[in-house]
Formats: sequence, structure tokens, C-alpha cells
Amino acid sequence: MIQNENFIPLKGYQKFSNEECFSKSEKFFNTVKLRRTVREFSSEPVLKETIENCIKSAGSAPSGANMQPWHFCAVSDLGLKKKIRIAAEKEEKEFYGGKAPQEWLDVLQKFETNPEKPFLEDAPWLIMIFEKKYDLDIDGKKIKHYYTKESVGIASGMLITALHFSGLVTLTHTPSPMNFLNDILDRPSNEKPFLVLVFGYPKENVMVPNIKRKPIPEIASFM
Ligand code: IYR
Repeated sequence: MIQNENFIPLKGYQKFSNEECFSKSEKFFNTVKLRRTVREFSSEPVLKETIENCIKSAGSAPSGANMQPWHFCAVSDLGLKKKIRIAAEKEEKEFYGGKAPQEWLDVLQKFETNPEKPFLEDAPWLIMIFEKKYDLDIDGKKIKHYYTKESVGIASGMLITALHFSGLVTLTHTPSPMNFLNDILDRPSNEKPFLVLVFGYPKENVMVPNIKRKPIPEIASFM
């Protein structure tokens, strides 16, 4: 047994039988499979405390050398949301108007996406997720981070799952490039925008794309 101050006993672990594990996995899947990306939101507010819980869940993600290389910037302010929408739509107009290769636009066609992004103002909250390429110590010396993309990707997945579990719907939005978010949100240069997560309650009678999920033999192999 390891005995030094770097380690503590595993807390709160609950052992389940194989049957219980199966039943819990099924229950989780039956909740998670209902998650759908939604593009139209009601303006109904969401409690800040709910968002804090979801961000705490995301912040419990594993990360390279436990550097926790993320920052979550939650925005409900109407003025900021408007600024973000204007800047994102500027990039998206270029994307749809010639920057994106035709092949890419062709696969997006069935989702009917376009440069208009009203959800950036309609949804009660946006969380801008930043990837911290490095940290700075009190003397301004760089602290290297490892596997930042992987770590922030895992945390983002956990945030989406937490919001879904709380009864909210999300949209993962990635205007490209998104450097404008550093200016609008006054974030430092060691933080790189990773994802805009739009979320709230869905607009009434919202429609979603008619898509299928790949079955297990297509996405997994057991050896
Ligand atoms: N960022 C654009 C384009 C876009 C790209 C992918 I890949 C999508 O799955 C959906 C949209 C937009 O948000 O419209």
C-alpha cells in the first residue's frame, strides 16, 4: 500500500454486482440516448446554481497531470450575447459564403444550418469553453500543460451530459476561427477558445434532424 501524503484512500466508491452494473449501465444509456442537439431555444431562464453544478461536474473530468486546463465562461448578459452573435455570424458568413469546401457544405445541407445564429441571443446561457495551453505561476513562469485537447474534450462531454441529465438541451457551436471570444470576454492569451456550448430549455415543438446512431458492431470491436 502506498503511504505518503501524495495519496489518500479512495472515497465513496460503491461496489455493485455484475447484474447491478448492467442495470445501472442500461438506465444511464436510456437517459443519455435521449440527448439531441437542439438549435432553437426558449428564452426561459435557468438558475445560475444549476450551471455551477454542471460546471463542477465538468471540472471533475480527468486531465493530463491533473492540470485541469480549462476555463468555463458562462454568459447570460444580453449585451455580451449580442456581441458574440455579431462576431460569430461574421465568421459564419465567410464560412458559408466561400471559405468552406463544397464537400463540407454538402454534408451540412441536410442539417439546414446557415450563417444566421439567433440561438446565440435566444438561449438564456452560453458557456464558452477555453483550453488553457499553459498556466503562469506567480512569477509569470510558464507551467506546461499536457494533453490539453483531450482533457478539455472529455470535460466538455461531461458538461453536455450534466446539462442533459439536468433536463436542459444543448448545441455545440464552433464558429471558426473563434479568437474573437478572447477579446469580447477579456480572456488571457494562454486560453484558446475550444467550444461554444449553447443551452437552455428547447423552444416549444422544436424539430431535430432525423438521424440514426451507428450500432455497436459499427462503433466497437471486442477482442
Ligand atoms: N460552424 C458552422 C458550420 C457547422 C459545421 C459542422 I462539422 C456542423 O456539424 C454544423 C455546423 C455552423 O455552426 O453553422
